[in-house]
Amino acid sequence: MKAEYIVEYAKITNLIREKNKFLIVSHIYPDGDAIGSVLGLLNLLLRLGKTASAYIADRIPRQFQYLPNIELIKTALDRKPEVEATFILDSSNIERVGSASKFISSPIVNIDHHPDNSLFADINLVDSTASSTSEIVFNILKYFPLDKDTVSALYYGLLSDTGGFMYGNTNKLTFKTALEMLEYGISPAEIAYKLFYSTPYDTMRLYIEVASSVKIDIDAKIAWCIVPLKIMESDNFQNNTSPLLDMLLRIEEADTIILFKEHKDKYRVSLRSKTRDVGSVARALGGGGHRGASAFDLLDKEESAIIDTVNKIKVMLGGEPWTE
Ligand SMILES: [Mn+2]
Repeated sequence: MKAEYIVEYAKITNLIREKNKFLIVSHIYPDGDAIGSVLGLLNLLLRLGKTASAYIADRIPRQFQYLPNIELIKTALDRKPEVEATFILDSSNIERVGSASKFISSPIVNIDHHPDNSLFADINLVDSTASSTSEIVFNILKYFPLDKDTVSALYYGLLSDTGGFMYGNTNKLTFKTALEMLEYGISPAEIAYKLFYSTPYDTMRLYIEVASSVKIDIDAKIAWCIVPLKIMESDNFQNNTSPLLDMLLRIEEADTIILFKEHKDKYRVSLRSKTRDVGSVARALGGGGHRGASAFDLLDKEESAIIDTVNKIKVMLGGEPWTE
């Protein structure tokens, strides 16, 4: 437990002990950390005999389906559940949870590690030095009786947000927390294989199709790629682009990756960088995220918008736009 957050830790553990009905929500486009932290907290609350439900207002990608109790995370709610407290995990603001926001009631607990978190809740435990929300959640929940499945879900979230302990957000506390998690008998190799080496064959073929159109600006060290709508909507793609981004980030000449994911009315643009701050780039373009991983929406679907955006990002990262 970090000393500077001791008040928040105490408030949250008291809330868990004293209240009985909880709702847990997280952001749309759920990633491994959103899923892992939600499942970890949900499992613990249920184990304590509490009434708890979890809601994410989006499709849950197939890669998460193997996690125990994943079916307990609802993706549709017909009415507002009666709860005594709501947890919002891994979300820098209320808008990030999409339509789940209408089911939220006070007191609200905000647990997150995004540096741009707007501290929107009654209790805010926001630590931007934490690798993941799952890491923070584990460091609260470890004072309660945890089982292997619960800890496995949290380890999955930590491993996902650090890219397998490789991204710049990996630090001493990340390894310390991981070591404490291993004490529960979880299997790091099994979780790593499920997370990183479990792309279905048909999905991998789509990644290769998309990746084969990658463009690069060698001087600016920026590579970019478009995922067309028909691939985005295909059942085999499952709107899970993390493995594709990781694949592209392996390009030696590319420090920064831009992935334009086509939706009907916009592009959702994901950024990854090995050394440059793409969090501030995304914020300048109306989005948000971390230093090394961020995203924003591009509402202009004209063909020229792609190259204009690449040029804008290039300038923001310190390079000249090229003319052609
Ligand atoms: Mn996260």
